[in-house]
Amino acid sequence: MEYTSVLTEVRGRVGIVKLNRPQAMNAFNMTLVAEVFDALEAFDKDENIGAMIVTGSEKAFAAGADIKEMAEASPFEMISQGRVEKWDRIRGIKKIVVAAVSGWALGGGCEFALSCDMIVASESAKFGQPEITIGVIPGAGGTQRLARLIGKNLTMEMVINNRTLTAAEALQFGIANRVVPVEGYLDAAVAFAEEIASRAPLATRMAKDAVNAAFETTLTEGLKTEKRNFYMLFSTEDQKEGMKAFIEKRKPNWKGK
Ligand code: DAK
Repeated sequence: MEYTSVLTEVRGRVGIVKLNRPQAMNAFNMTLVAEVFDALEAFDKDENIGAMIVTGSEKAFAAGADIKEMAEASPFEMISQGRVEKWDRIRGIKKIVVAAVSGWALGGGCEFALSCDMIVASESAKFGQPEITIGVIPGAGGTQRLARLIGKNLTMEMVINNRTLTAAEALQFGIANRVVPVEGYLDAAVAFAEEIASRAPLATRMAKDAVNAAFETTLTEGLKTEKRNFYMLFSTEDQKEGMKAFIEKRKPNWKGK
């Protein structure tokens, strides 16, 4: 597929998807949403890719959904365009997706970063849910994912009072995994993702699935998912290789099988 609003790049075993609508602060119009998820799904299927990064520009990760595109929409149009289903494609990605966030991550941009698996933020990153200022509320998971991550009261403040979090606050409250200098922030994210990509692929996938279960089910169900995934990994060549390599005091050679 030819992309008009994203750029893709491969560095080592890391696939990078760069949001590229600089004229609109990388606001998500329908084209951008479709292209981002197409690119992520293509990397997800590619055996040479071990982890993915989504990023924007230094100034803006993404300033939310495209306000100009949806300003006149009716509820019926929003539903029939399948907007929710389109954004939900992120939940089908099996490999780890790291958001490399610099500058504005607002509205749907913040929600998109939150729906990735981990976040590397540059010192200039700013996370906010300003939808209330345009008469709506977050619609791509912000109220739910933020409340689970940072608790109810701060989420209320962000969603109702348009409180924006700095990169340092995002780190403090557990939204960002790392904060790095603006200069070279993407290289830092690539190094972070390379480490992920060097892990046993199937175990990484099962780990992501188990951790996500903690956000979606009861403790009992989550523990069942974890145990099932743990036992399943004993059917893989990589489990045999990983344990053998430990005993033989050498580095494992992962096959993803
Ligand atoms: N949409 C459309 N255009 C945008 C935009 C946006 N969200 N954000 C910025 N732009 C455009 C500006 O209109 C301007 O275009 P021109 O006037 O030059 O044509 C250009 O980008 C540069 O922006 P500024 O001139 O405003 O630049 P500044 O540096 O002064 O300010 C800013 C940057 C990011 C602080 C500011 O642009 C801003 O506040 N932007 C809007 C942020 C915002 O309110 N975001 C929330 C949008 S609502 C859902 C999925 C997703 C969503 C909902 C449901 N479902 C699955 C159901 C998400 C909703 C949202 O995100």
